[in-house]
Amino acid sequence: MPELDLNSSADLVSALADGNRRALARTISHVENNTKLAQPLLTTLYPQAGHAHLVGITGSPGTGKSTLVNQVAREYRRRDLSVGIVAVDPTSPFSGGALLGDRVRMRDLAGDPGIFIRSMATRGNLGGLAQAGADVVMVLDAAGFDRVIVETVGVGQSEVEIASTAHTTVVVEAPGFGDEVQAIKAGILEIADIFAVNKADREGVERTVMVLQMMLNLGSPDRQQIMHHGRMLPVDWPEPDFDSHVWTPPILETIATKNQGTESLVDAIEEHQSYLKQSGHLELRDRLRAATELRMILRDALLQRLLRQLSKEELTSLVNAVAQRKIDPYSAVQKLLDAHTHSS
Ligand SMILES: Nc1nc2c(ncn2[C@@H]2O[C@H](COP(=O)(O)OP(=O)(O)OP(=O)(O)O)[C@@H](O)[C@H]2O)c(=O)[nH]1
Ligand SMILES: [Mg+2]
Repeated sequence: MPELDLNSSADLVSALADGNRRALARTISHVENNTKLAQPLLTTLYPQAGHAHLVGITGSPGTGKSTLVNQVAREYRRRDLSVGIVAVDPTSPFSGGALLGDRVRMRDLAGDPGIFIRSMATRGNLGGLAQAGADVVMVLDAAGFDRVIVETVGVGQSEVEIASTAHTTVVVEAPGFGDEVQAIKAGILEIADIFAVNKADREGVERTVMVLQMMLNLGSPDRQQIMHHGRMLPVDWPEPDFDSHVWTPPILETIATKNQGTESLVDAIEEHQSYLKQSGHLELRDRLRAATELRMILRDALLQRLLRQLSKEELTSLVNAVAQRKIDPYSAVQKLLDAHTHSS
């Protein structure tokens, strides 16, 4: 076999198709670090993706997400499905930190060729973590994993954005965290397809389940509607009949440390996948994902283009003017746009 050139896009792509782990790790690094190879790799791999079911697992810090992901991955392996895992940890300043913690928790998964785990913390450029996460998920999808699980801490908008790019989103709660309130604040309840109340061995599970049940009964608007009307591009497409297909998020109790409830959780994820396929929502979600992604990339590309046109002095003086309240930020932006873009 000719030697693998880890800095050749063609070599990486063909090795990836052969299930080469080093090639996969290196491809992800290129994408994550946005190297010169990132674009050609993404362009080649994109058409090969689209087969994996994407599962987002999100929730407040310490609710047991990583432990749960570990168990869910093992359950999938028992069902003969391969699993790619991306753990996004925006709170850690070093990817090494995230890697270490998750390595310890997911240690028993290492060495299984049907499992691939990647932790990522920050991307040192404008591209942002959400986009980097989506890119890494796409690479794992293209590499042929049956299921790709993304763990994010549900603390902010970008994490919610990452979670909302999944086909099935599992929101993890735990008793005694005051999580219910935090979840509402962060807007992660609306994106839940399944609730896992983890640490069900702890006191207060019933209460947490009850609070979630109550909130569901209050009837939060349909997730699709929120996504459609909230944050996406104004794109026209036929909508499935929302009324005839309603998915009510199940609330499942799990004890991740004892591998209790994992089977039911995986069953629920698979049921949700079937529901999405049968109702036409899968296609809709894929379109929503495309819209989100286009929007994220467009936003970053436009910002970068504009920043390239600006001189440092121009930007500095405008920043100072805003800080000194000589001009408001909206007018400042308008000024920049007027000077540097051609409106049609
Ligand atoms: N009692 C109990 N402890 C659990 C359970 N699941 C996880 N834990 C413990 O909770 C702690 C946090 O677990 P993690 O899996 O790291 O939680 P996480 O949500 O991934 O944490 P971050 O990624 O830091 O937000 C660990 O000490 C786990 O052993 C459970 O079902 N019951
Ligand atoms: Mg974790």
